[in-house]
Amino acid sequence: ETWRYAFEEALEEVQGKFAQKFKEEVEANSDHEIQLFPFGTLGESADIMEQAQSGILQFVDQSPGFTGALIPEAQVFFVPYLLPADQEQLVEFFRTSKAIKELFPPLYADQGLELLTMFPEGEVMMTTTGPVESPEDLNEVKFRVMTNPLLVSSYQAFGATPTPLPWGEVYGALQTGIIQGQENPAFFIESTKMYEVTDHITRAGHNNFTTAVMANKEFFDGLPDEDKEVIQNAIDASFDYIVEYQTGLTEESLAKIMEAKPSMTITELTEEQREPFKATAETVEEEFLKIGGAQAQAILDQMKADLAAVSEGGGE
Ligand code: 6CS
Repeated sequence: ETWRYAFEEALEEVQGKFAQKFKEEVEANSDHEIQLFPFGTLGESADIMEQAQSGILQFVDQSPGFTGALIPEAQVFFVPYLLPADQEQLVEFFRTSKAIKELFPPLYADQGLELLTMFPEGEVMMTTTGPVESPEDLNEVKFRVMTNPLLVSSYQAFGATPTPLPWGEVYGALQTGIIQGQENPAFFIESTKMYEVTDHITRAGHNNFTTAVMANKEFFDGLPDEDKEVIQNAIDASFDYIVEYQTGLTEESLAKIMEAKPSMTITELTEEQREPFKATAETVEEEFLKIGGAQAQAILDQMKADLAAVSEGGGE
């Protein structure tokens, strides 16, 4: 049987690397084949999600940045400074989180989806046409965010004018000046040439890009246990692989950007400069509790407990 798997990035970007590893594992351990559909082949993120829900696709990678309308609780990933900056703690959180392993799956199930895994894709950085060192610098800046109400709130709190757009429109919107900024991990800023249409990269350390891989639930539930196990093992192997793959990736990507465009500035905000951005977290958290769905409080509490557990374990 051939299973179709769509994702929001190109084949050689992080989601594509994960998908390629998943395909390799499934095909090595079963008679099934996986057909991969990179970004653009089946539409935008919202389109591939619909296709996965309706069963046209068996697998889909959609980031919580786009899942907010469907599963409001998934917006929790946009409370700024919630996830740890420390890579080991971050990975340990994704490996062990009860929120991810136990609380989120029923919410995805309600939408016809079997949540298979969530994984981090790297520190989120702002790229803008003007320099950013404080929230004042974001004043009047039309800043593209993924189509997620809490991300809108978060950039409002940062002082910007958030503009939610699907990914396919971002390069053109920067080029024509409709927007003056966007945020993404370094590898993506490099591979999609965001540096061509912006001049400044700012590292405020406010988030790490989270993504999620799901199966159509009816399809998954109908599989024999043997196939479910093949899938789970392939997911676990791909998780390990993608964590390893990302070692050093941020710095390599930033170096490539500087090589391609020496005039680009990369600014890592100091602790002091981060303070006003950090100060917004409380407001955004309150907003999450209002708009994050029936399970918002439970999800937030569990996330915090999970994060506390890994920060104690790893030591800060
Ligand atoms: O900003 C976005 O919309 C995209 N960013 C990444 C890193 N992956 C997919 C997503 O569409």
